[in-house]
This record gives sequence, structure tokens and C-alpha cells, in this order.
Amino acid sequence: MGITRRRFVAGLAWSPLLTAFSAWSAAPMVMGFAQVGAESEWRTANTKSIKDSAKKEGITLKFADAQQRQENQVKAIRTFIAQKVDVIAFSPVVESGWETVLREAKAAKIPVIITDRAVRVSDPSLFAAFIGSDFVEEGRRAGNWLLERAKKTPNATINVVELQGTVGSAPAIDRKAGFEQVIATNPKVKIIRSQTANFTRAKGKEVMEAFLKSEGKNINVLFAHNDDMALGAIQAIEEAGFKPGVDILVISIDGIRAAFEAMVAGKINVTVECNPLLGPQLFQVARDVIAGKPVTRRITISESVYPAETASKELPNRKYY
Ligand code: GYE
Repeated sequence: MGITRRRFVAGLAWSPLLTAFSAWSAAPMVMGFAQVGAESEWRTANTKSIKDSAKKEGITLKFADAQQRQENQVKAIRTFIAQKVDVIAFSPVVESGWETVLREAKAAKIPVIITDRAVRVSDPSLFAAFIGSDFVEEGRRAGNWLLERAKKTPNATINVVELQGTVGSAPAIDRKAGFEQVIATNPKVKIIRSQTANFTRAKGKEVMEAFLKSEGKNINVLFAHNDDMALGAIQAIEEAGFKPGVDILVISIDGIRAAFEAMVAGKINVTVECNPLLGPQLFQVARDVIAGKPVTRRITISESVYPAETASKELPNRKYY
């Protein structure tokens, strides 16, 4: 098929149709994508969105799963450079430490698109665009929900325990900052314990167990940086004999299907949406970057807040697993 097509193109060399035709016959775009890992259902939905969109668009996708380790991502990016892919995209596990490998991509003239999590680099020309959510805003939204809720008990102190995402990752840093910024306006609301649980269910359960052991009844609210950690923590709360959603309010982020189910069951009070379905936009931007068209450098996704009262109505519409 390839040979026949090439001969046909050669025969058309004189034709004014050649330009249009060669666009059709050009090899499909090859993208190397270095994913964070498979730590959460958000991530599973994100990976599926990217793989499905690549297939739909006829793009050759080289996909690497870094298992939450930066060194694996760096290795994958170097492999993509050696393979001379057309474009590299990745979701950086942590914010810093990317300058060297991004300079290597630049030297090889391979454009880089960052998705989901941001990078901190001193030279903005090291990547072409960023597509993802405003994590600070997500943290603020979580904090605002709590301040509204706190109005019901104006004299009570509200002790919050926080399950942070991966240390050094943009969503962990930003969600914490946004949440703290908002709750700082109410001196009754205090974070009494805060620790990472690496965005996973297993760790969420483990760290919550430790919080419960040391703080017990003092805990009024759990703020988890993602739904998976909240779901793990809910198990710990139940095993300790408390009612999640009632004895301990549960606030989380992402909006995966399982969180909606937990809200319907009364175990999560609110989830702040973070949309993982970035595939279609990623390939649109990749095409524009390769074609040399100007692109928006920071493309943010619009998202909502879903309190438990909206959960049963919203559940059938949920797409993030
Ligand atoms: O919230 C979490 C995942 O980077 C936005 O990573 C993403 C976060 C998401 O593991 O569930």
C-alpha cells in the first residue's frame, strides 16, 4: 500500500494537485507521551482520553508510563528524542528539574507540550504550550465550600486534616496553597495535620489511619487533594468507628465516578472537578505547533464544583470512570 501510494505521488509530480495530495500522503504524526503513572482513576481516564484521541486522529502514539518517577520520565523523553518523534508531550510528575532534558529536546528541534501538571523552568521557550487545570483555583473552591459550611457552626473550631498529593507536584503545591489562602480568612478553621499520600487509595487509607490514631475525635474535616485518597481515607474512618460525611466531613478533588457514588452514599460532602479528558485538545495543539501556527501558551479547562446534593442527578453524566 505504501509503495503504490508513493509511486502514484511520484507520477503526479507535475500536477498542481501535488500540494494537497502530499499532505494526504505525509506520514502520520508521531507523538511521544510520557505519562506520570497509573496512580488514580483520574489518571486512568486521562490516559484513555489520550490513547483514544490518538487512535481517532490517526496519530502514532509512543506511550511511556513512568510509575510516578521523574527519572523514568526523563529516560522516556530521551528515548523519544533519539527516536526523532515529531512532538513530545508529558505530564510532569513534579514541577522542577526539567531544564536539562527540555534543552535536549529543543536542541533536537522537537517541540514539547506540557499537559495536566505544570513545570517550573527559567526559559519559557523550552516548551510550546501547557494544557491543564488551574489547581490553585481548585484548592480555593474546596476552601470556599468549607467556609460556607462553617457558617452553620459559627462558634465551633474546625480541625482539618489534609492528605496531600505527590510531594513537589503542581497539583499538591497549588491545591494546598489555594485552600490555605481561603481558610486563612476564618481563624476558626485550622489544618491540624497534613501529610502526603501520593495520590493513591492505599496511601490515603494508611495516612488517614495514622491521623485518626493521633487525633481521633478532634478531626472535623478531611481535605484530600484527590478522590482516590479520599476513598482510601473513608475506609480508615469507617474502620475507626466514625461516619465519613457526618462525623468527619470529606472534601476532595477530581470528580471521578466513584466519588459521585460515595456522595450518593453520603460519605463525601463535595468534590471539586478536575477534568482529565485532555486528549482532543492535546492533538489539536500538537498539530498547530507542528504546522508552526501560533498557539495559546496556557490553555485552562473550565470546571465545576459538585456538592453531595447534586450527586445523584449528576452521576449518570460522569465520564471519568
Ligand atoms: O488530581 C490526581 C492525579 O495531576 C490533576 O493527579 C492531576 C492529579 C489528579 O493522580 O488524581
